[in-house]
Amino acid sequence: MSKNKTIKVYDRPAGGWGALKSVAQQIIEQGILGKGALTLLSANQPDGFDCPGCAWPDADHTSTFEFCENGAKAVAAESTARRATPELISSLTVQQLSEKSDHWLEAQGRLTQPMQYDRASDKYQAISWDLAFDVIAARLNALPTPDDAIFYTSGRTSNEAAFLYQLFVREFGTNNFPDCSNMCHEPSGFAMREAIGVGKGTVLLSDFQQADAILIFGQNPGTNHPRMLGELRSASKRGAAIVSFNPLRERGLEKFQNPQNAIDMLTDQASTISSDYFQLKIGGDLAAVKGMIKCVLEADQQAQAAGRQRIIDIEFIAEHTANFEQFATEAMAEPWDVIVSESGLDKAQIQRAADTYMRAGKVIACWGMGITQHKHSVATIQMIVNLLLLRGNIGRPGAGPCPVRGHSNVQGDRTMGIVEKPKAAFLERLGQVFDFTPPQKHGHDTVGAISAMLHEGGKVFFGMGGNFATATPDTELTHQALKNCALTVHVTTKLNRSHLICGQDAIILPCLGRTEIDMQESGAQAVTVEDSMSMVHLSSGINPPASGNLLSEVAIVARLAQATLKERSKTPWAWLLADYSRIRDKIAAVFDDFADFNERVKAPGGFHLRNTAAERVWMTATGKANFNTHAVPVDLPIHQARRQRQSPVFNLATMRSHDQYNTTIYGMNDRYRGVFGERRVLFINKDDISALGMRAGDWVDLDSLCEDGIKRQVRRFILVEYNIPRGCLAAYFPETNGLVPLSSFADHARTPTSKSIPVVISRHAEQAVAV
Ligand SMILES: Nc1nc2c(c(=O)[nH]1)N[C@H]1C(S)=C(S)[C@@H](COP(=O)(O)OP(=O)(O)OC[C@H]3O[C@@H](n4cnc5c(=O)[nH]c(N)nc54)[C@H](O)[C@@H]3O)O[C@H]1N2
Ligand SMILES: Nc1nc2c(c(=O)[nH]1)N[C@H]1C(S)=C(S)[C@@H](COP(=O)(O)OP(=O)(O)OC[C@H]3O[C@@H](n4cnc5c(=O)[nH]c(N)nc54)[C@H](O)[C@@H]3O)O[C@H]1N2
Ligand SMILES: [Mo]
Repeated sequence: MSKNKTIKVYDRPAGGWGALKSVAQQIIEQGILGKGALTLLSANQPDGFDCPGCAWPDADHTSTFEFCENGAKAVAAESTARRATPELISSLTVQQLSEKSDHWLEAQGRLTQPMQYDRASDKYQAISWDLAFDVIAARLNALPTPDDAIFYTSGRTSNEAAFLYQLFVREFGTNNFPDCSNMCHEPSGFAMREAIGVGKGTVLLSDFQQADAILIFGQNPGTNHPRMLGELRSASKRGAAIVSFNPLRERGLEKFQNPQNAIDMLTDQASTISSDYFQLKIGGDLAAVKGMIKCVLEADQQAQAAGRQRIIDIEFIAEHTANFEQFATEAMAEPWDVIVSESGLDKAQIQRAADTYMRAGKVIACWGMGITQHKHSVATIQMIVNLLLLRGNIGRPGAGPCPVRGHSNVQGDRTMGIVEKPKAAFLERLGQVFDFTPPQKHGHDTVGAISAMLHEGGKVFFGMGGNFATATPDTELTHQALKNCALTVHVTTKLNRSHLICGQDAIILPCLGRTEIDMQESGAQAVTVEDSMSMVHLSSGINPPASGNLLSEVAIVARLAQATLKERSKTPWAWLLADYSRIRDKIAAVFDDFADFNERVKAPGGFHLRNTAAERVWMTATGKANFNTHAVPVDLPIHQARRQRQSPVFNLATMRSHDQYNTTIYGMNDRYRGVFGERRVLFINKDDISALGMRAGDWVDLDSLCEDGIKRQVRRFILVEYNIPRGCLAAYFPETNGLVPLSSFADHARTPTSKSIPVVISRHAEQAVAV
């Protein structure tokens, strides 16, 4: 290995001085010493902007800045002093730009000018906004049907922009709304809507202060939701049990030093986070939770037989739930050997987890991508909900389900109508308020959109933020799909790979970021966002725009709508754009939950959207909270692949490193996992390394196995010995996205199965050269 690449055990707590140092480095790299510091201090304050880092709520909007490494890096990256000017971009061909790394593309800084791709010179050239809108409008209007246009959204888009965007797209005539959520928490929404009638978590931050136990499934908050560690730390300090379920030993789930707490920092003290840690197999959560449920039911039978107080909440079950008898009978019949072999935990461990659950009066269950990116994600989430229902752990203080969302407004975008399968009642209301007939036909999600672009050419792809070409599965096929388009358009702050995978024609539209002042006719505008706990609040930028020629996302939508729809639309686009509070009034007219929006959002910290399940009002088909029966799956793609092969087949989870934000790579380190200077790493159990006849530090290639028979390979990954169960592997996304088959996704919710990819390992052929 070269000198700047090191792999070592990280034995420090998460957070601490390391976090401060890492942020300082980022500030220096972005050239914003001084300016950046001011920006950072304005995040999450009543008159500041909402942190673009993640969807974790703010402890108290009126408190001083809550330090978070993740948020600080995201803000520093957006307020960078660097500029990707038209001169720079058009000095290179798209071919030359494609040869640069993702990190290089990002490091060129903020885009300043709309650009159009010129196929003859293979270069992007600057164009005016008016011309850009005319070109897009002409292409859209030339499509045989509006359903040939695809409108992607990434979850940073504000409520106001998202609302206008879905309105424009529906007036144009389609429900094709693939969304980053399709790769993220879609199964959470689907599973919970069926089970408890709302697709969102029911808990608030205050519940974390009351819970007796917090279960954390498949989440790495130390890296991805650092502010959550503050909540966990205080819960742990007051004696709440924190139980982690994760195949990998994650430092951020073990120990945390709060960079905001002077005593922690000066005395170099750290708090223990998890009181118990279960390293189950990848995809083993359903089995583990079902095992816990069995233990609870057994304990309840014993208590009943002995005339003691019942373990399950029998009144809650009788009054509020459906299907309990059938569910309990099926759960009791699930054999222990299946539970043990599929979870990778032994019976004593599962009993211990269940005992903690039973001892706790109030329980919160959190989960992240380790749960949602499998074929059986919906079933797993419903099993977690079943566990909560058994002891009435939904709809009372200190208890409930808590899917921890990613992008800072991914939940709000969905609330605003970015949905490919809209409800008829919503469409009817939208049509009444804006005097048009919205399309009824369901549209494409992310996987559906890629297939459609792949198999039928000539479409228009429009991306509102995000990095579709890189975040999606099956990289090669997805790139082909985008190249098949007549036009690809990206609204973006910075250059990324998606802009280089051009359709016949391609346009880049540079927009304001959330940290920047958004000046319209009536003055500076604020936007709103909804966090992971359904709090809606204001966000106003404070920095001058990165360039005088940027438009806000709201302006881009409004002007594109005018250019495309012309007299066809009765919506007063320019009038709405002039003052965003007018957009909020329209939102209130379409969604009852937003009544009096402009007034309510003025309260410090904003307002909470109604959550019926939290009130024990069940908007389900049965009118009750439903217990859902699911057998432990034993015929998943990994089982099938293992049956067909003699050689070892591994289950690969693709996840985030510490120095990345999804497809944005800030740096090459993954501090808490002890990896420095390298991203092409494969975390593997040491006994698996020796069984393969290899050594840590060897370079390998990975092939994924899929019944479609397509060869999918990624090359040159270094073996890193890690505390992970045998047969399981982990590596970073997006380097491994080429292994995720487009045809492999979650039942019902269609999230690509990027946390459970069957793969085989082979020695990398050019090892000598690589090392
Ligand atoms: N710094 C930073 N912050 C971010 C992001 C980022 O990229 N960088 N992304 C944002 C977004 S969009 C999202 S969705 C969130 C994502 O945040 P997380 O949900 O934390 O996402 P991941 O890092 O993909 O994976 C989380 C964990 O799942 C575990 N895991 C893998 N397979 C399994 C399994 O089968 N069972 C269990 N129990 N665990 C498993 C992995 O070991 C890992 O610890 O973070 C948001 N915040
Ligand atoms: N293999 C694998 N694949 C995954 C995942 C995984 O765990 N494993 N995770 C999935 C998940 S959870 C998600 S959410 C998706 C993420 O998918 P996306 O949301 O599509 O991807 P991001 O990398 O978050 O998008 C980053 C880009 O957004 C743009 N951007 C940043 N700020 C703004 C802004 O304010 N406005 C606009 N218009 N653009 C902006 C910049 O161009 C930046 O390059 O990836 C998914 N893909
Ligand atoms: Mo996400």
